[in-house]
Amino acid sequence: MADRRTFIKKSTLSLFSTLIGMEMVYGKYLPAGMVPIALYDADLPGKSSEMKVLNDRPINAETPAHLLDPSITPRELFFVRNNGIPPSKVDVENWTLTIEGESAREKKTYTLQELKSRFKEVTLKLTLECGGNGRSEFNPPAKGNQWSTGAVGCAEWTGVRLRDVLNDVGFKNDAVYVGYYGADIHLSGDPSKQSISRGVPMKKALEPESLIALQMNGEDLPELNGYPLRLVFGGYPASCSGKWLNRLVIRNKEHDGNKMGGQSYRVPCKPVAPGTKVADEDMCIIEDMPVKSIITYPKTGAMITQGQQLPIRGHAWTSAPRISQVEYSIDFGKSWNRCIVKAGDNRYAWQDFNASVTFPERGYYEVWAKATDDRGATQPIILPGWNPKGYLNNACHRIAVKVV
Ligand SMILES: Nc1nc2c(c(=O)[nH]1)N[C@H]1C(S)=C(S)[C@@H](COP(=O)(O)O)O[C@H]1N2
Ligand SMILES: [Mo]
Repeated sequence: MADRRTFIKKSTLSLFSTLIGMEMVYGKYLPAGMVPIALYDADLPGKSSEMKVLNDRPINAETPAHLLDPSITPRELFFVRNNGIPPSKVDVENWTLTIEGESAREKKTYTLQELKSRFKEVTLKLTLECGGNGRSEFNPPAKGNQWSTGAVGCAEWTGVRLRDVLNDVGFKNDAVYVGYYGADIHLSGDPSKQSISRGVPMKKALEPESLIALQMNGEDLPELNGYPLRLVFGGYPASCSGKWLNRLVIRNKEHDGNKMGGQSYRVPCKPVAPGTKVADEDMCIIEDMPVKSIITYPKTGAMITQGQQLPIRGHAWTSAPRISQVEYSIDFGKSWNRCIVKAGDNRYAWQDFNASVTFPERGYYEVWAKATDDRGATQPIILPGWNPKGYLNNACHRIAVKVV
């Protein structure tokens, strides 16, 4: 991608026109070094130009709500959250995954071919959501990517169970955590530093849905989503799902890689007032993600004529076994009606919901959706508890509808 940008910056006007597919009428006035904005859009390899790019170094891009409408998020629309620079050349033939650590019985290294041939292949539909999804709504604001609603997606991941591989290596009784390392490069360029190196407690690593994935929606992983190998943990913040995976460490203590400590991916252990400074030792690691939902049809701002029924659709997800109900409101939460909710394909797959909505008269409405899971947890209407880094915003999603 960097190559492409340098290439574009050095391009001539006629090349710009060729890339755009049209004559640049006032092209000769384009200031030197400036790239036509039309060429910026298509700049993420393997991704749709409709993705909303929040940052390009590192690349962070979210999916507009209405493009999350399919039950399975398409590869080119799956959000990207990078902390560093993806590896520029991936040699799949020689890619290996090494497993070691003080609680590993031995050190073992597997090629991709060995992973595929030695362990049972599984395909699961798993929802990944960045812990910071919804951050932009917190007040006082939290630093970091200002995600609105689109740092989430649900894909079909094919790979092998992490627990099968951990059992093959063998681990001691004192094993408590599995940490990951990936081949992406720290923003500083320093090869001794990791952009991020997180992980999960042993109990999560050993769940049957915890995967080392080689494929997304039946094809190789997209390069920005971890090609050729990544972890996938549904129900936990997506930061645990290491991309470009080449090493795992079985630890006898909580993993201490980059972004495990301090305030990263942590929330105050006890609720605090908005704006409170919280000491590191009073911050707790995020594990289970909260119940949440998104309305994917219609697109916010939809207009319908009075008397028409409006079909609405979306998805709901949770770290609990399942979603028990989804409701919608057209009167700012004064009353709620039930949606039809489909069963999930497996635990941690999002569940599709739909309803048919009627509006009493012309005017401006908002449709709100609220999911409840079978642990009894439900979504807050406005905002959940404020926290310094702006994580875990599972407030009800709202869309605007005009009845004319
Ligand atoms: N190696 C590596 N793994 C990583 C990251 C990263 O920057 N490098 N980002 C993490 C974070 S914070 C998130 S939210 C998810 C995003 O996964 P996606 O880009 O495939 O949507 O990957 C996680 N795994
Ligand atoms: Mo994240």
